[in-house]
Parts: sequence; structure tokens; C-alpha cells
Amino acid sequence: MNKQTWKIPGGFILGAAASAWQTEGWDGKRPSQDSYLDMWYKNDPHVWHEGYGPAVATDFYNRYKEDIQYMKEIGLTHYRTSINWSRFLLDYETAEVDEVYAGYLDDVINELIRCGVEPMICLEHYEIPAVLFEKYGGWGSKDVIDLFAAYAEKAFERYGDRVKYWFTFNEPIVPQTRIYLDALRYPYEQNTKKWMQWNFNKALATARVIKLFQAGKHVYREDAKIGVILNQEVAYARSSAPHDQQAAFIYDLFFNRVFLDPSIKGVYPDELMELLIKHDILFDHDKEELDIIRKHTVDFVGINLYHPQRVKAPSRQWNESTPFHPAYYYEHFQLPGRKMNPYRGWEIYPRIVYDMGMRLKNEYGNIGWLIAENGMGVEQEERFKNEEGIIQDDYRIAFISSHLAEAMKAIAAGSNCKGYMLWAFTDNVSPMNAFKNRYGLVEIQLEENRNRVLKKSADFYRNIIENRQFETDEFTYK
Ligand code: BGP
Repeated sequence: MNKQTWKIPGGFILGAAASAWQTEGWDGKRPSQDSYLDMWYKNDPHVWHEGYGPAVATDFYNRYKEDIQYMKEIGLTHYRTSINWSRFLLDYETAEVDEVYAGYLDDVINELIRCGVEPMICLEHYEIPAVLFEKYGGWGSKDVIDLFAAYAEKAFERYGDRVKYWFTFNEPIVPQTRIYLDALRYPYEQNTKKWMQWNFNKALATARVIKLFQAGKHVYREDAKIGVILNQEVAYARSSAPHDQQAAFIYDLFFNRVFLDPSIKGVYPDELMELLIKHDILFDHDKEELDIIRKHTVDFVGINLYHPQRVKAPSRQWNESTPFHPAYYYEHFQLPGRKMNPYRGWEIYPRIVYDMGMRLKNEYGNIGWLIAENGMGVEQEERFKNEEGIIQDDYRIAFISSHLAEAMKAIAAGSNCKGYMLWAFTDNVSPMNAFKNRYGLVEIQLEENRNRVLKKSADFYRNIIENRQFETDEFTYK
């Protein structure tokens, strides 16, 4: 086997990520504080794998001290989580803070800092309050942007003195894609125009929150920064033929550039605007709103990278009675011989990291960025336990190393990549898949009182953080 050693530059972030709703659980949550996810889970628990959902999650709310000790033991430089908007406030209209939850967050942030782990805080990881969904139609409403800005201001006031890295959203495109394009999530409505309005309103909300962050910056940490976390499905065309190239170009417009361009460049691509008009899905907006987006772009960007997206030109007729869907312009394409994570159904192609780094360098002014999520979810990991009961997750070690190696290559080629955050620190709950696919460095033993046990990958991660180097070799994922 061909081994290669990679050196990690000094100051390069090596952390892990999670979110409030996927870890905290409902302990202490008031009945009026349901998030959209809580509402969905309460309505349809049967669509969540084995009925697990946000109700207990990993019980981080009660066990954060224990978890932060593990972070310290592994040596994580950074930990990213979110504030659960639906729990942070008692009244979403007046932005009255829930002191109990706010106090818990204070403790979490202080404990992280005390243990040498820098917190990164995201304001929304799908945790929009359920009542705002019911009353206003969620992110389809401009009123919700005002309420989000009022909430963000309170969060900055409380924690801005200690938190250096802020994010407005995690994967802002995902909920509405699952709800309104694919109709896979509650309330299972196919409505492309709503999808696009949510996309726009979240881009506008990011700009509005950046504006107020900049205005209040004098009272926050001097080096505080604000960005957004975008999941990018790096799109590869099946072939060099113009029709396949066009399919990839349009896929990229609808699913990547729809957030990448307004967030970093402050403008929407003309080609996307033309398609929105052509298909009658243009978002409601005015000049002043576009101006806010233009003037208030992100300081840096987090990119979640899991798998490539391979597309080809569509070969079938579109059903005329179906509402417009971007898939009018493309079909998915499976590369024969691809490496797969069969549990999640995602292709493994580490090169997405390098290609994304080069894209940000060449097309987005070489903005500072970090891999905000990357990881491998595997089912029934207990079968990989050794005699001491430690999960031997060599596949995860290979996954991390191969993606990290691409980040090193990108840096060598001039990309401004600042770090790598693994998804996830502990196993946790995913939307619908719940605890099916395990992502953590730390195992959560659901049947054993949610005990925490470090996996082999935790040891590996501690090692690379300590020694600032790692090795790659040929590895088969099958
Ligand atoms: C990202 C989300 C995370 C996490 C992760 C794993 O899209 O930001 O919250 O869930 O994906 O993917 P999944 O949960 O779909 O397995």
C-alpha cells in the first residue's frame, strides 16, 4: 500500500460539529417552545427511525459537562453547535429571553472555553419555532425575518463577548427543499414558489443579521466574525457534451449558487434570475432588499461537504401537470464503480473538498472558509466492536483522512481553507434517520442509559490534533 504523510498547518482548526436540536433533548423545554422539528416529530413519529427523535436526543442538556470533558480529552480546537431559537425565547414577537435556557447556554459556552475548546455558534439549525410556522408559514414570511433579527440581537448581546465565530444558518436550503420540492417532510406540500421564497428570505435574513452584527460589533469580541454554513453539492456533469454540461450548470445554480452568490458576492446570478422568471417562481422582493443583500455579505463561509452530485441531461419527457421542479433540467447519474457509503446512500468522493476550495479561490475572491461538516454515518456500528468494546471505525478514519488530505492539497494550491469540523462529535439524531446512521467520534449507547464510549476514531483524531500530521493509504469502503 502507498502511504502518504500530510502535515497540517499551524492554526488550522480541527473540531467537530453538532446542533442544539440533535443533542439537547426536551428536558426543561416549555410546552410553548416547540420547534418546527418537534412539531413534525409529534405529528409523525412513525417516519423517524425506530421512533427516536428530538425528545431525548443525546441528553446534552443534562450531560454537557461530561461531553465537554471528552472534547478536552480529544483536544478539539473548536466545537460548533446552535442556539435553539424556539427555546431561547419565551415570546418570539417581543424577543423576551428564557433565562433558564439562556443560563444553560452561558454555562455551555463558559465550560467550552474553560476546557480550551473554542465555541462556534449557529443561530438556526432548522430550529424555527413551530408557532411561527403555523402563524406565518415559517420562512415564507418577511415578518419572520424581523423576528429572527430581534432574536439574533439578543443572542449577540448575551454571548457576543465570548463567541468569535457566528453563523446565521446551517444549510439554509435544506428544510424547504425537503418540504416544498421533494414533499418528504411535514406538511408534505409541493410548492416550488414557496421553496424559492424561503430561499430568498433566508438570504435576506442573513444580510439583515450581518448588518446588525456589524452595527453592534464594538461590544462583541474584537475578532468576532459572522458567516453562514452552506451545504454544497459539488456538481459533476456525466460528460463534456454541452447538454450534460448545461444540466450540471443549472443544477449548480438552483442548489449551490442560489445561496453561495448572494452570501459572498451580494448578488444573484443573472442566469438563475432568468430561470426563476421563466418558470414563474421569482421570489417577492424589492430593490431595498436586494441592496441589503448586496451591502452585507459574510466575513467567511462554512461549507458542509458530504458527497458529490453527478448529473446528466434529462432523457425523459417532463409531466406537464407537475409543478416546475429544477429536475426539469437534469437527471441524477451514477458513476459505475463509484465508492459508496451504502448506509447513507451517498457516494464517497473526497475530491469535492479540493474542488470546492478551488472554486472559492477562483470564483469567490478566495474568501476564508472552513469545512463546517464532513463525516460518515454508518449503521449498526456495534458489530465493529473489539474485545474491549471499542468500535473499530477504520472506515471513518479513512474517510476523514482522505477528505482532510484534499483540504491540504487545496491549501497547497492557494485556497484559504481555515479548518475542518467533523460531523459529528457524538452520535446524534438526524431528521428521520434518527440514530440509524452513527456519525460520532463518541458512541452513544442508547440502550445503556445513553452511555458515552470513545471510538477508535476519537483516538485517531486526538493523535492528528496533537501531532499535526496524518497518513493516507489506499482504502476500500466496501
Ligand atoms: C447535515 C446536517 C446535519 C446532519 C448531517 C448528517 O445535512 O447539517 O444536521 O444531520 O447532515 O446527515 P443526515 O442527518 O442526513 O444523515
